[in-house]
Amino acid sequence: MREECDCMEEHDMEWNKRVVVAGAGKSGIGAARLLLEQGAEVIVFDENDKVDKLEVLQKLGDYEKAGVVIGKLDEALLDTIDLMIISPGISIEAKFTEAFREREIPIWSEIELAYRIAKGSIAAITGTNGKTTTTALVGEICKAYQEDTYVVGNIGLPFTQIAGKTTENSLIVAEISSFQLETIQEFKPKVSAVLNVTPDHLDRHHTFECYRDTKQKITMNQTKEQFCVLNYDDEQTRQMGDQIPAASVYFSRLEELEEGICLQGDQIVIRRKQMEDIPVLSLEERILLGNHNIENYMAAIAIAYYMGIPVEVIRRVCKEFKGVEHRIEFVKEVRGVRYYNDSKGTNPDAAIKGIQAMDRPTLLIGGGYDKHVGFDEWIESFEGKVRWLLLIGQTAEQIAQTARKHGFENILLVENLKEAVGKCYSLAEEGEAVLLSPACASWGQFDNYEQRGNLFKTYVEELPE
Ligand code: UMA
Repeated sequence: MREECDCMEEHDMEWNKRVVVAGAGKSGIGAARLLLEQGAEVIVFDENDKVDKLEVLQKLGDYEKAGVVIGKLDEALLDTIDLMIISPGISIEAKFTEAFREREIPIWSEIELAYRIAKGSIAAITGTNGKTTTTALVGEICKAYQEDTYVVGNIGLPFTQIAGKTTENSLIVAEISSFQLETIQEFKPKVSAVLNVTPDHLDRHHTFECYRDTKQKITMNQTKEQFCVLNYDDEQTRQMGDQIPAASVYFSRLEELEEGICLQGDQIVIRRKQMEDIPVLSLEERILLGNHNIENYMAAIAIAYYMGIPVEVIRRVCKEFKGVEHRIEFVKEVRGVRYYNDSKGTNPDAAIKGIQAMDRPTLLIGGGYDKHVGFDEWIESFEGKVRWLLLIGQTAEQIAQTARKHGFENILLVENLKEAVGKCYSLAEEGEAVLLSPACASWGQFDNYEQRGNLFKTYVEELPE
């Protein structure tokens, strides 16, 4: 379909190596299996004593060269190790990684490994918020044009799990987190995107500058032959345009750009120099509401266009796209109260979008794992719309204190999500909304945001009509 294989470089790597794969979660298993298929010898290492060694071995499949170490890694083993693949949930500062660095053993993210083996063209999407929706939409657009499309990465399916199946014609649409970018080396997408950067994951990256720079790494190996899609309305990503090696493509909801993706009246258009505007989607036609979703549509249109997808395909899919699970997802109306699941609101900025999307008085369920970010802006965004705030998890007390500081007193600290839903059921009045939008990660009380969102939906389904 394309005239040339326009993105991936040939990697003739020899895989007769001994590799430690750190982390026995989804990415670790994906990486280990991919390496085993290539003929490498693999030791999967996980620090958590509760991980079942036999279960991990079973997941790896029937390979003689597979081993599993749980708990502590014997340093003597490292003298024969050529490479470490690190799972995104493991910090590059984790104590056990020091021994690898001392021996100058390269440490790659699972994304880097997948990149070295996969074929085809990659669209790689990062940013603090909007990346799952944008990735899902670009994925749908690409699938409508090319069946041989894979939607991978932070969105859920590890890139390594499908890397071995890809062909020269494959389109790979990857949601990439800052964790996954920390240890890339040569990763070079055809089109990259940084949608926005606001404070998140500061427990891991320490400073906002470090977090932003890690996001920017998505474009570090690109050249002017490749594209990086950036949000003109976000100061951080606007500035990146002057610093990156790729050809930058801006989108803007607020400004009429000379070139890029912007609004012309009610139409989202593609604007290129010396060409007539190409209308793609009128705001009337879209299903996803909220200003943040206009930005997600714009980003997805830019990414798909520069991936080489015809405009009529982009147009059709944008009109039909219904959004993703756990992102301001309508669950059910019970006794005139509408319940929304925004479990994907895992940081204050994302949760602000959740509140903004509500068009009625709202009972808000928040709180969770502490990522060392402040909650002032989130509380300020309540603007009289939030009637009750129900808090769970590690950050509950901190959020309550911040809310009181801003004069918000209708606060209930509850034990768990089930109790929060029950309390909302008794407090909410007809015509109101109940919104789970925690502004925090789920860790500590749940395995991940999907589990938190699914449990919320189950509890809502169980409410008496
Ligand atoms: N572990 C250690 N030492 C540590 C930390 C963890 O040994 O210091 C072990 C744990 O015991 C566990 C394993 O590492 O067995 C877990 O690895 P992981 O946390 O990387 O989890 P995976 O199941 O591999 O999931 C990862 C991503 N997880 C994280 O980034 C935390 C998933 O993103 C992603 O969907 C998946 O790979 C597929 O690519 C989730 C996420 O929360 C959704 N992402 C963050 C976010 O969106 O904010 C970035």
